[in-house]
Amino acid sequence: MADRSTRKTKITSSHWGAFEVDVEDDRIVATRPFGPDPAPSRIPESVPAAVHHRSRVSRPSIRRQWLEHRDRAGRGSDPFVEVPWDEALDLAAQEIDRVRKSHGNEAIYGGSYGWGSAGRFHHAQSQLHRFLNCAGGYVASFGSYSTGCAQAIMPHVFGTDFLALLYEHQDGWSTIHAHTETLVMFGGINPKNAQVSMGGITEHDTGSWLDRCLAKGARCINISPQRSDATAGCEWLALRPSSDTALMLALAYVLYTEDLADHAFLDRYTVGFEQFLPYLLGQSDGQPKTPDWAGPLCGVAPQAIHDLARRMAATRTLITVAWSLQRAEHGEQPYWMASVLASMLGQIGLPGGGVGFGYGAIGGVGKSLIGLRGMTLPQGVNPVDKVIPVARVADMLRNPGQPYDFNGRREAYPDIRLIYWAGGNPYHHHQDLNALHDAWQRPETIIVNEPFWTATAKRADIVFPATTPYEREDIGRSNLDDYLFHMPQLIPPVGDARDDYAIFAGLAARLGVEDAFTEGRTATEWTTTLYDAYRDLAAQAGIAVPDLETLRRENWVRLPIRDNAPNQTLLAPFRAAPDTSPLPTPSGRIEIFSETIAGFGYDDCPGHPMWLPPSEWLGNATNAAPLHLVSPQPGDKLHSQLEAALADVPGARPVALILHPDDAARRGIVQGDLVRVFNARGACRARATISTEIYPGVVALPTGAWYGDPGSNIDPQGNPNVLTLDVGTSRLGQGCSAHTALVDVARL
Ligand SMILES: Nc1nc2c(c(=O)[nH]1)N[C@H]1C(S)=C(S)[C@@H](COP(=O)(O)OP(=O)(O)OC[C@H]3O[C@@H](n4cnc5c(=O)[nH]c(N)nc54)[C@H](O)[C@@H]3O)O[C@H]1N2
Ligand SMILES: Nc1nc2c(c(=O)[nH]1)N[C@H]1C(S)=C(S)[C@@H](COP(=O)(O)OP(=O)(O)OC[C@H]3O[C@@H](n4cnc5c(=O)[nH]c(N)nc54)[C@H](O)[C@@H]3O)O[C@H]1N2
Ligand SMILES: [Mo]
Repeated sequence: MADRSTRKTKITSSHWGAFEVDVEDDRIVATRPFGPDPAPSRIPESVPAAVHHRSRVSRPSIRRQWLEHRDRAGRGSDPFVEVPWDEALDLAAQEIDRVRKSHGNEAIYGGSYGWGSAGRFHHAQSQLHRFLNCAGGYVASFGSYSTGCAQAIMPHVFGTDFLALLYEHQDGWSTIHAHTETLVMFGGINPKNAQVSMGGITEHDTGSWLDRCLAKGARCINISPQRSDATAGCEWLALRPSSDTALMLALAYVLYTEDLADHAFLDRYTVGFEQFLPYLLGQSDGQPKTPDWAGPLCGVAPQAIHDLARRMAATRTLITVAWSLQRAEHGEQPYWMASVLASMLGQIGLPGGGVGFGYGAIGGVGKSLIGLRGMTLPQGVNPVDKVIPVARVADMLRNPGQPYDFNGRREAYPDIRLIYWAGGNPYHHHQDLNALHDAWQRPETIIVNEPFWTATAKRADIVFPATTPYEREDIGRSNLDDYLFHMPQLIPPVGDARDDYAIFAGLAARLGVEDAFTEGRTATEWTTTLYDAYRDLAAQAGIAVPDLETLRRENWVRLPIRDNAPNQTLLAPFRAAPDTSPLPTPSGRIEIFSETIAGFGYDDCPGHPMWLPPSEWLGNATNAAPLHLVSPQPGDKLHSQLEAALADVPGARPVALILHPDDAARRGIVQGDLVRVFNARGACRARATISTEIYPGVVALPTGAWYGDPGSNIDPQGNPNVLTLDVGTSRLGQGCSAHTALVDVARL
């Protein structure tokens, strides 16, 4: 018999970078780094095992109790029945139709938050939103788990949309490298997280930029509960989680009382310092915000605060704030206070000075590129205007019709009867998962498109098997990257999986809106249409992009959009001409005091930044829950993706929990012990990793493990979200409070 084996190698792109893929006999067998990437991520190494994993959903599946009795009970524990595609699509379409006819489209939740992997066309969330818009609309969500709180507070402070500020206006790394003498990094800047960037990152360079800043003599100070939140050459100022605002206030106090504050800047470019000052000095509340006051709250020596404040005033200083700080109760405060502190230093608008956000969160932050947008699937118009803050999903399910506050508005939660999720894993990303599991029993029907039997898929009524990016053709491109990829279809769909597009086209046909959804195009025709429009847009900007046939052949190109003389500085135009280029705030200036926010009357987010401790932190730790849990991003993957493969590695699960030797010794825990991490909300297993590089009293458990089956009183793999607190950051931001959690740890 002839040898029919074929071997081919192609390059594809992903949220964690480009990589080479070897395919043999319709199987992905290996991956290798992409040549031009100076610091490739190792995340792709898990791709071959994950794509062909036994936990793939192979056929459309209906939960038996739902199929037979439309029964809600048993989500998560019931068996599934595999049915042919046509039958599953019929059932789902009939159910969507029933719900919209009997309860209106306001009863359908389609927020569907998540980082599903795709190129430009197959982006699952966009596909779902377009489909639901064609079918009469859905309740949507605002913001992200990443930056939801910042997206609400920062427009009040700088006027600008936070994401635009972040991605389009902040100082680039080249500016920082050229000008910054002191880099003060709240929450660090971690190349581990910068492995990832939404839509793709080809040249990973965050780590090398930090190293180059250090080599040039910049002092880089990592203010964080973990030393590993920044690279080796950085100094570490360890502090208790959620105490940053107190530290920033004490720095501000030193600047003011030692006459180091830039009053000319405050007068010309800000409003409200005079309302803030009585609070800083303690005239309004009897407590001056001195280093002696902040020191014990933060667990930092008061002298270190004095020294840092003087250093910041004497040098070109950039304050950077990790996104993690606003992923906690009162997360608005450190973001606002960092902006006030930078205003007092008077360096906002100077290159390499002022304030910046998330340089370690996303690899694309700080790259200096000429903006070139486009290639987004048009989502149409949503006839339903209900939008909830994304992290309030469980609250919404629990409290139909109940009022909630959000950024100055009071609204009522909709009464959700049907949830459709595609491209996200709420049983990875949401807080207090045991409570979500209960709230999740309320809707009548839950439909999920997923490649894998995740905890979310297992808790659905109808599961459609979705392809992964390796099973379909797409275009890889990110606004924050200067490469463009053809993402070839590398293998046929695994099992009976279909593209999200095909699934929604099938549902649209059954609901009578096929033409509106597909516009008569196949997936390939859509890709071509979006690509050609992008190419036209690029041509108008004077940038040559090859035609699709050429890109298919070449696999990738580097676009000539690198800014070769980068000098981008946040708020430089405002600094140069505050009267003719005012900020889009009510005052036209940086708002240290906000009349708008004060007018909301929120005690959890008053008119100027304040020290508002969260409901759980080391300052109010109890015997029952004496340790502060932080739950950072996993280094070996993106959230819960590729977990199928990683969980198979011997010894890899449960996930490693980092704890300090003192905390371990007190509990008789030694390196490698299996432990139980617990509080009143839940418990999970973890594997103890003992390290002096974490603040005593703090434990760190990365996110990403798949949440276990119901009925077990301990989550087996180590998902921190069984422990985290599900409250909004405040009535203003309503972001997620993932970093607010006290726990205890015991040997198992
Ligand atoms: N405790 C704690 N919790 C957190 C955080 C934290 O710091 N601490 N961080 C939060 C943050 S910032 C985020 S962004 C969230 C992330 O949470 P998510 O974005 O929900 O996590 P992912 O695991 O990326 O989920 C993506 C899902 O989409 C599926 N998928 C992949 N490709 C496709 C596709 O083509 N089609 C379909 N239909 N599905 C696909 C994957 O299998 C996966 O299940 O987690 C949040 N949760
Ligand atoms: N490899 C990998 N990279 C990723 C992701 C991934 O899943 N995997 N996810 C991506 C996504 S969606 C996002 S949103 C970003 C998130 O980016 P970030 O929000 O910057 O990252 P985190 O890992 O959540 O937190 C960073 C560190 O903040 C510290 N920290 C926690 N609480 C506090 C505090 O109160 N004060 C101070 N000073 N420090 C604190 C913790 O020690 C933690 O390690 O990462 C992205 N990058
Ligand atoms: Mo995120």
